[in-house]
Amino acid sequence: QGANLTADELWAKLEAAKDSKSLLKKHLTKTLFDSNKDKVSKFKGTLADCMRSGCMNPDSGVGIYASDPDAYTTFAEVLDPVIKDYHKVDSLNHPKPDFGDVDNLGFGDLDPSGELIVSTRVRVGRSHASYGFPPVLTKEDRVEMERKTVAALETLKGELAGEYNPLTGMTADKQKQLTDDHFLFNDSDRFLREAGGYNDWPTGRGIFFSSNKKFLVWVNEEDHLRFISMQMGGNLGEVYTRLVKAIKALESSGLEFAKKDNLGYLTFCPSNLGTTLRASVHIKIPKLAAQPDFKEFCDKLNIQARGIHGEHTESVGGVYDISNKRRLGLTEIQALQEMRTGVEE
Ligand code: ADP
Ligand code: CIR
Repeated sequence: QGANLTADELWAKLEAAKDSKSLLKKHLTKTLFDSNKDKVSKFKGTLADCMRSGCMNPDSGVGIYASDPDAYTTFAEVLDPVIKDYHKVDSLNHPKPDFGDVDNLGFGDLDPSGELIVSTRVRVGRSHASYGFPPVLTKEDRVEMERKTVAALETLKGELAGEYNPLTGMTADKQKQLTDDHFLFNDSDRFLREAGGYNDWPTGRGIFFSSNKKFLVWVNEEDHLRFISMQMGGNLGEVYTRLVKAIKALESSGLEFAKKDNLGYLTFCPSNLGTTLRASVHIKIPKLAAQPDFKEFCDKLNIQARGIHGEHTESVGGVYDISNKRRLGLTEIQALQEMRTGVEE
């Protein structure tokens, strides 16, 4: 709907949205808007591309996406305050990657009783350095990126080796089953749609599974790549160790990922950049979640509660997705530890 609106028209919508609580609404002043609305990034991204979703969806939490990796430079004046606010940091000073000593993590299963935690998942996002993000991509770009990604995935060995399943041509039944099982993504998020995330759907999208289905890669969902390790139960140690192995293998597979000093790995949404790591459990907490101060409890521990079918969905039967909220300004192992501490609490 917002695809053809100009920056000024989008701004008018944001201005009219008096009740919006988004970080875009909070930080984009008229002065900043005016001095940035005519800039164009190296990938031909504009401020309108970045703010479209948040202006069309005033109930956004964040409300802004980066049109491409260079948007974090071109539109830094607009994006930096949002990034600091979301990740709760005073300055942008992201550390070098540090995955910790995976052979001596000092923890394994967060729920040996098996009664509370249904499943555990850790994901990171990666972007190809030489391509823009959804608002500026063409159908040809998506097809090319898919081809390069699949070639890299085919180099994986051992327990990580597997098979790529393109979305194009996948039966509706298979898609539904994979979605119900929490493996596959779909095109139902209105925030992502408005940002251009579903342009040319389903071209160029797909999912890679290792043979035991515990390591997955999403291709051209919100980010160019999402590496995911997941399994039933609460063994965070196993899930994380598998993911770290996969990241290291894919980093030496010939792909070049977008990074920026002080911001870490770059992603489409500023809430994901830095470590890009989201570690989550599906956990049964009907009584805790019914407490009036549940949101405050989560905020204090820097954890976030989502429904079990992903962001912007509801809980089912008192089962919540609990994950670390911050991904920037701390290392990968620290982000994981924030989630672990929160879940244990
Ligand atoms: P992300 O940005 O991490 O990919 P979403 O909230 O969109 O997050 O979730 C993506 C998918 O992953 C959803 O289908 C969700 O149900 C699934 N998921 C997330 N955490 C877990 C978990 N701990 N166990 C099983 N499935 C999970
Ligand atoms: C929002 O602002 O609420 C949406 N644009 C989503 C923000 C964070 N989540 C995400 O990127 N998946």
